[in-house]
Amino acid sequence: MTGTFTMDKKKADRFKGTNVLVVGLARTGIAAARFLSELGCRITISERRGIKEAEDALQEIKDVDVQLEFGGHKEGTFLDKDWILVSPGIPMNIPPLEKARAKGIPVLSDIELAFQITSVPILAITGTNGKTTTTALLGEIFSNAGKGVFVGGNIGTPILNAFEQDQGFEFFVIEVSSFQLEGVKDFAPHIAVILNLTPDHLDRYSSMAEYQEAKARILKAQTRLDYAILNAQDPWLCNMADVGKADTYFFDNKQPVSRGAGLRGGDIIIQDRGKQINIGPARQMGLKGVHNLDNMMAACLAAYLSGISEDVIMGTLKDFKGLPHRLEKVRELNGIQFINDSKGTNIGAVIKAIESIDTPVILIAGGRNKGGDFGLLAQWIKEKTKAVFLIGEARAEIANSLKNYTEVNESEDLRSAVIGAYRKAKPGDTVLLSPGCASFDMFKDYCDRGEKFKRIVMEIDDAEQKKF
Ligand code: UMA
Repeated sequence: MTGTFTMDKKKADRFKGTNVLVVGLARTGIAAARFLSELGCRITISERRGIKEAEDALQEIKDVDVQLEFGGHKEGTFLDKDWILVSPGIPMNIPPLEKARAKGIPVLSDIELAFQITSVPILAITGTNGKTTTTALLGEIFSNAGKGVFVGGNIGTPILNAFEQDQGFEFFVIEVSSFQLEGVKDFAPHIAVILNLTPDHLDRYSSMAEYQEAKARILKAQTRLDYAILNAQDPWLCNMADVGKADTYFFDNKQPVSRGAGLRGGDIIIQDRGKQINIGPARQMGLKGVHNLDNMMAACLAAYLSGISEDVIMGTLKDFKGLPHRLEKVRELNGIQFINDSKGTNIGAVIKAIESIDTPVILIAGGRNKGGDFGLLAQWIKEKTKAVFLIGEARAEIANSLKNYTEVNESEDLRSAVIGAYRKAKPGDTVLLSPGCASFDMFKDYCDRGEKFKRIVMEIDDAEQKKF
């Protein structure tokens, strides 16, 4: 670490003593309450859940001096504050937030607050899919280069945690979501990456254009001294180079790029103003699959633009094997592979998962649909899947969309889906959990769903094997 501070005290001073409302008391709200109290703010928290349901969260802020409002959001609580910090899961259009904004009260997300109080460069990664893997990989590159890096954001550790017991971070590498980007104004990451854009969260956005608009906010306030990294193969992103003023680089998983990262003869190449760096053969890298090529190229470029040496970039790419719940191989049993892609919560992710598997697939999908159109899977379902096992709230709706393309089964729970898929599979097939839906109707979150899937798969016992 540098011996300097993550927080720029001069910048943070203007928040001292302000009267702030924190909306939502989960990960973001807890981190915000703790940090804002250190900063000397007067804090009120407004939370939809009742006090009993929020007991665990309350424990985490038991030493913090706050006013509490549980069981809903009262308009008056929102209208007498200097500013509001909103958790990403809370839609911006709930009436008290709309009224506060109409009154001119600033409504910020945690990433905007972090940006306003630090001078440390922020590298921010967004996109529909791959952002968690890319963030973790880039964080690992920085860490292997000996840099003091804070890795967090939508990946699970709120950005405001970086300011607690200030460790003097030199870089932020953060995953940012469209929800967090809705609450930004001046947020200008030194490097902004947008990996891809496919339909998601259409239960929160009225159209794909509105979702794109939220994502584009990562670029809007960037200056000429900043960098944007975009996917040349993504039709939604090609026209986004002009959104802000940043110096734009592209990555392309099919061909070389004159200014950016591309592929030549199977090697990942960075080209920039006459310079050419060969990062090495894609097949020797730890992450596999075309979508991971995108993630690796984006991370390489961001690291290169930050001055990290090619040796460290190459070494990390070779060693980095990916994260749990993203195309994670669980087990091979009687020649049948089981893959956990519980993080695949939208249609684009399911397509990428199916594409990355060379064998016939038995797909387990379903859960709470976020407005995804499963009909878009038709081509992949027809060509690659032998059967689909569906779980959760959306199972009947998904069955309806897919029944003309493959054998469709509705299962009571995850266990019966796994057993059903295993019985259906033959040696050489793959059983893939890639739900294309949120998990909250049956599980705590996608990690809980993935862990339960892995446990069930590991428990397939002898009796079950004999039936096979
Ligand atoms: N709540 C209200 N009023 C409402 C709605 C919710 O008070 O009208 C309360 C809930 O009762 C709950 C709290 O708000 O207590 C939830 O806030 P939150 O959903 O923002 O949850 P956090 O734990 O703060 O997690 C958030 C991100 N969650 C979402 O964006 C939905 C986490 O991303 C992120 O890791 C975390 O901040 C730290 O930055 C998760 C996610 O699902 C992984 N992200 C989406 C995705 O990746 O697709 C965007």
